[in-house]
Amino acid sequence: MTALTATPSWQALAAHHARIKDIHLRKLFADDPGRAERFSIEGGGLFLDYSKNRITDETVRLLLQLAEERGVAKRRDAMFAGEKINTTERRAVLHVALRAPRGTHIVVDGADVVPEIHKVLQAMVDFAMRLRSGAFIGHTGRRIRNVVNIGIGGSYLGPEMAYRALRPFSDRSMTFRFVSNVDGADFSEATWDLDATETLFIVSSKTFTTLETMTNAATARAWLVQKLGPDAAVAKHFAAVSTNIPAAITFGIDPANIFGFWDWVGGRYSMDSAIGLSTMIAVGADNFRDMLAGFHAMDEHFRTAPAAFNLPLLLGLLTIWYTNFFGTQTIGILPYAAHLARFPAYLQQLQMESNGKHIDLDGCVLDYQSGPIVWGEPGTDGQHSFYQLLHQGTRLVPCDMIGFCRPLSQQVAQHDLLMANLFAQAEALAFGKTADELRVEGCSDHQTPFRVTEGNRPTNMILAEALNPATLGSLVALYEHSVFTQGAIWAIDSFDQWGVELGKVLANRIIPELNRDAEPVLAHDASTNALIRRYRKQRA
Ligand code: G6Q
Repeated sequence: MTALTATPSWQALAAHHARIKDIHLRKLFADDPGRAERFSIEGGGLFLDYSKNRITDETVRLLLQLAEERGVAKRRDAMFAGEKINTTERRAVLHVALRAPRGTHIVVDGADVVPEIHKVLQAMVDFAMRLRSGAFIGHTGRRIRNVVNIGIGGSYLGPEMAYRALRPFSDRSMTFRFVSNVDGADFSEATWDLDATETLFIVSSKTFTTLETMTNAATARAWLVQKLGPDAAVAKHFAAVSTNIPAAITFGIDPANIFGFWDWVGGRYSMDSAIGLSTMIAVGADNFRDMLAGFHAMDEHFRTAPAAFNLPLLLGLLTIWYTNFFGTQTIGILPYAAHLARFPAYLQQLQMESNGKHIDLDGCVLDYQSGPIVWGEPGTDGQHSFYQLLHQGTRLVPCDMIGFCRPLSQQVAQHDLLMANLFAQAEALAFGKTADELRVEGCSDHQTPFRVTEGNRPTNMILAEALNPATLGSLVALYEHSVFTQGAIWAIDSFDQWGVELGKVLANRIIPELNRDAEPVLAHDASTNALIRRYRKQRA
């Protein structure tokens, strides 16, 4: 493949950027009354208005040409066909199969994976129904009312985000908690008020070897045995989700409560696999199926919609536009929905672990920027903290703003306030306020420079009718495929995560140095040695 920066469209985009980079959104809108309509599209139950971006028709044309020249559609089709596009791990990338309807055929290594997926899904449904109905009872004969998911990274962020997002759809008589951090405080806080006789732990770990998860699972077992007595209680109070079923059995989990998945599901792409077991118990099988249908609707949109009307493709290309041509470093994710409080954190992993790479698929060092830093908080809270920098800071920060037309709460009037703020912020970011406008309003000469809001700050506006299981699935798939698009343009492997390995290896070396009674011989750098000594001294 030709190096990215040498492709004709890349060169054309660079020249085009030089020509339009200073044009204000005020002018773009004033000169073009059809802009909002032309730069708005719908798909998979979502609406995207991308007109408040610093783009023209020519920008979109060139970005689409770039996607064409970089073979994004071909790579997408290879993913959907089960080809091993995760080349560094030699794996297929088939989260899209997790939501493929029964009867679809997707073949990996000669076997159709779809029937197996539906078999696990059915086992999850049976288990979730027994729990929700009270048919599944604990060691002392009491029904399970508390579910604690133990997992980290991709085995945690999705389940917690989905639970929070879909709480209004959940069984409110049950309690759901999430333990991820190896800091024992996480486990203690999650369980301090729980009755062990009514508690089920779900150990969610693709590998069943992750330090944090295995440590917390052992803590949970000790907590349970201390409260309920015999080891036999473990079988009644634990379930597991893993690709490593023998390890889960060795832990003492009843094989009937173990749910499998496959190596072609990446951790950060797994919330719709059995990793979503806690989600299904919370919201029930029908809602979980609706969520899968939402994912699938966006998959189909991404797979079949023409490029110019393809939401994930355009969203991904706009990230390329800002990252590589405007040189922006971050993207703000601003959901105007309290239920989406953990959505920015979820996207942070999805984006940054997938596209935080500096080596291309041929093993060469990139000569362009790849994945941006992703961060965010729900509106309107963010407006009272970091939006100041978005409006008047020296950096350009493109933001995705997300809203829902119908409220999830009974406070309908408050929803108008929420949405008014959402629209107002996008308007203020785009158009700002000039010195002349301020003077007309009577602003003093002294204050005017401080109060000028430059505008020309780009946003994407993503709207859905309501936040529900289907739109949540669609929203997650939108970003999965946007991340895919970016990775395809940058020619990186968006599905490995080698960068997290070194820290794990070094921690394993340090653990015995902290544990040992006798002063260890330390052979790290001077700083690390001193920190270890200080810790050992102060801990004692
Ligand atoms: C995700 C990553 C990572 C992973 C966790 C947990 O894509 O691979 O976040 O999910 O390290 O791994 P296990 O599920 O194997 O415990």
